[in-house]
Amino acid sequence: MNELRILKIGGSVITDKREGAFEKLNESNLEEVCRAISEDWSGLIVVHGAGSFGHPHVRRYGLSSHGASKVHLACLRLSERFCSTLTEFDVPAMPIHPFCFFRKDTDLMCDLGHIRRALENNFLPVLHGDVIIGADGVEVLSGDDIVVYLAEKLNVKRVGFATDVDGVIFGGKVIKRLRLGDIERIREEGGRREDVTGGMIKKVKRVFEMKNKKVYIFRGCYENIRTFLDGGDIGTEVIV
Ligand code: IP8
Repeated sequence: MNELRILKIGGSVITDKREGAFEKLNESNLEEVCRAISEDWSGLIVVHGAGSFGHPHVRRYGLSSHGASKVHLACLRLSERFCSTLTEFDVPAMPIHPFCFFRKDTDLMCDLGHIRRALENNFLPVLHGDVIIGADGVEVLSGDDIVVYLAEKLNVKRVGFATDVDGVIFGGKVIKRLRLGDIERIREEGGRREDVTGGMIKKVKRVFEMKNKKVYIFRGCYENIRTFLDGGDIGTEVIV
């Protein structure tokens, strides 16, 4: 197997997250993403966001057990669509639902053996933003947190975040290489709405929790995903 890589596909790439959208896929983007992945998925773990299959549900139903059940089921519907589309491109996608495999007392924990076995048996593990049971009840687990956790625990060296923007943008330009010291200067441009797990600044702060990896934030289109999977530089490289 190749060295492990993790690719996070933002919910804003594969779903319509505009105001008022509720469980709305972006089918053409979903196909484009799955086609790019299908061309090079060895040693890859994919994590996707919840998009309009998660965030509006948290706002509408909350995180009581009843609300969380609805949120989780919506995340499963997106996972099913994502994985089914991958299988249409002949990728043996294996959905792994964080609600069943992660928990949080103080720190996040997960049955890593399940992911390792999926990889060893030639599956593409696909995880997603979800709800999980924490020490004080149900909480939202962002796909970004899953990426950071898995990248550290599985010693992954190459991590990509495919988003709906070209990278981390400052002064109208994509920052090619971003260091921790730059973070205070960043003001995201383009009017992206904050969602229940935060926007770009929060994402970048999480990225800096990783160490000794090649980390890229880029627009989630076919060419960029192929470049990332090919080992090239794309979007913003975050120096961690
Ligand atoms: O879209 C959020 O995951 P994200 C998960 O990766 C829920 O931030 C349930 C909203």
